[in-house]
Amino acid sequence: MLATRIRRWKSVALATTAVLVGLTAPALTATPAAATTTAYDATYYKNAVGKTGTSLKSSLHTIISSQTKISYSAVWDALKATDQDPNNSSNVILLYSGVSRAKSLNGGDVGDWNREHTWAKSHGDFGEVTGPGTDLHHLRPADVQVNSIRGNLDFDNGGSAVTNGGGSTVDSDSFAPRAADRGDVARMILYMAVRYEGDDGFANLEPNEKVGNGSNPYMGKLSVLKAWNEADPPSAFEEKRNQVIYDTYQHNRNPFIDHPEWVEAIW
Ligand SMILES: [Ca+2]
Ligand SMILES: [Ca+2]
Ligand SMILES: [Ca+2]
Repeated sequence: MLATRIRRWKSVALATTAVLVGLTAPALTATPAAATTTAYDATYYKNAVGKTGTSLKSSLHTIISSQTKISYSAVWDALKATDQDPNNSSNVILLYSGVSRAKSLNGGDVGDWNREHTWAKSHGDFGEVTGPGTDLHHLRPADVQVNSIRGNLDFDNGGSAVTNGGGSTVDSDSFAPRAADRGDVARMILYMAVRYEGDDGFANLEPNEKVGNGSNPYMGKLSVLKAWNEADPPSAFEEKRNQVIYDTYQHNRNPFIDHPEWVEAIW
């Protein structure tokens, strides 16, 4: 109830600000993600459309929890499909660096790509058993060395350039992907927060405002993730991988790729 009141107040305040700003500066550079409509609104999302806050989060949790789960060994081949380079069907595009690399170079050696848990598996300690540790909506191919540098760090702006990281940056307590992957990361993290609510034998995963979350089931920083969601809207690549996961593997969707404005509607 309190959250609802705050949100309403904030909406009014934002609307007022927009009007005042509009008088002097008609060209706004940053606007919140616009409400979107998708082919799934009348079917898949019908019990969620029109809701906000905890009511929206709860409805989405129910919707996306109906899914097929795959084993960790099956993740290799799945990623070769979900993250295929649109310009080279023999390659995958690596998260964080943006590098296109041969699908056949999956493994653990320098120069290989491996299975990055965007929601670090130590945050909530879900490991690699079937469940959050094998959920394709947050698993991405990544360069072995870049993945190692990311480790289990929380996400935040700042730091120095990651070697061969494509513009990603890192410091002692946080990691930032290259700009083109920031929205993807935000939407993956927030998917995990909605999908895993502690009712299926795994920890209740939630975003917070901290870095250095360690093994706690939290991932920061929420305010930065929200800004990244706005700055890097869903791309055709991201939408296609959501569709492949839905059609072929898990039969559930990441709601924040379909409706990026639902990030602000919940948080
Ligand atoms: Ca930091
Ligand atoms: Ca992107
Ligand atoms: Ca949760």
